[in-house]
Amino acid sequence: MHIPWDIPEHAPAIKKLAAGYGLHFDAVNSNTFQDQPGQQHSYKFGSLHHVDKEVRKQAIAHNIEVIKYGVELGSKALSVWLSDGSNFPGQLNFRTAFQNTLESLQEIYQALPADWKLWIEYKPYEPNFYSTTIGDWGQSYLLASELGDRAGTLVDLGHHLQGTNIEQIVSILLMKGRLAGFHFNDSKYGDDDLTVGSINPYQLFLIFGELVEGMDARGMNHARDLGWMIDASHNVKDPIEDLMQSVEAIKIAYAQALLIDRKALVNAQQHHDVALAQEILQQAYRTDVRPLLAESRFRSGGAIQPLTAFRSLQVRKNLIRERGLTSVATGL
Ligand SMILES: [Mn+2]
Repeated sequence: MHIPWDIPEHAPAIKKLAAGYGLHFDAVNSNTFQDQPGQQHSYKFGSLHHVDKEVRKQAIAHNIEVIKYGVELGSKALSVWLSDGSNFPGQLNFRTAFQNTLESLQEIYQALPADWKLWIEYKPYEPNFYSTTIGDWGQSYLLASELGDRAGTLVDLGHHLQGTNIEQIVSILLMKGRLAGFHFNDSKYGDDDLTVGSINPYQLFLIFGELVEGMDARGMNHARDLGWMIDASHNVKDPIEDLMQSVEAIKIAYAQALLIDRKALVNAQQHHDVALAQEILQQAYRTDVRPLLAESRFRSGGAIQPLTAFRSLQVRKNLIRERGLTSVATGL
């Protein structure tokens, strides 16, 4: 949830309703990249990195308020993405901006409940086009390391320059115990926020390859020990259908990553058998795991073809509404 976009007015009722569907709330997100109506100080020149202490104080107070909403909902993490940066050389002092950000994050970190985590997202450009104060994984990692054990780096797949080797970033962050989680999406040009797996499914598979290998090396639980989030945005698809496609793409990449013959890959790497290493990866990637996923859904009481099932349900609902029927025979 994004605060103040999604302020929960009746948090206990929302929490209870969600729990009835087997849902719970993961990370809450602060927003100091937009000025809100009636806000005393503007974030035009930044928030947590701002040269004016009063602006920083306002932004820190907002983050602490977001934690309060999160506690009511049962969240356990705060995600921070800052648009703080500069548009022109000379506009700011990089070191001062970084130090102000660190000090602000330290105050927020101190306000975290004991069982909470702080996730720091990075992005190289947009809305600023010369520098971003948390511009890459190195800067995020540095901040997380300075803050403490409960801080980590959040990787948004769209927040990289074209051609960046994201799977390598994932591997190193996991090795250092600082990978907090993911914002899944896909892109052709920049922060396109397209459906994950829609443009470059091979990259997604390679990322999951590193995730499985790195998490197993640290004895991590695949489901629980990282924050898995979908951060996509579009206006030409039904958002529920898009979510189903996203989940399917993630599951395919994960299942394929589990199929990688690790022993054979390590052996090929140690003997510099480059061709065989590629064959091993692509053998897993080119395996059609969709029937396996369908069977898995079927066995857990879900739909074999979720999109088709969802559309049938929509047609049925429309018929009920249009004809004033109380029920419509199945078979649509
Ligand atoms: Mn994101």
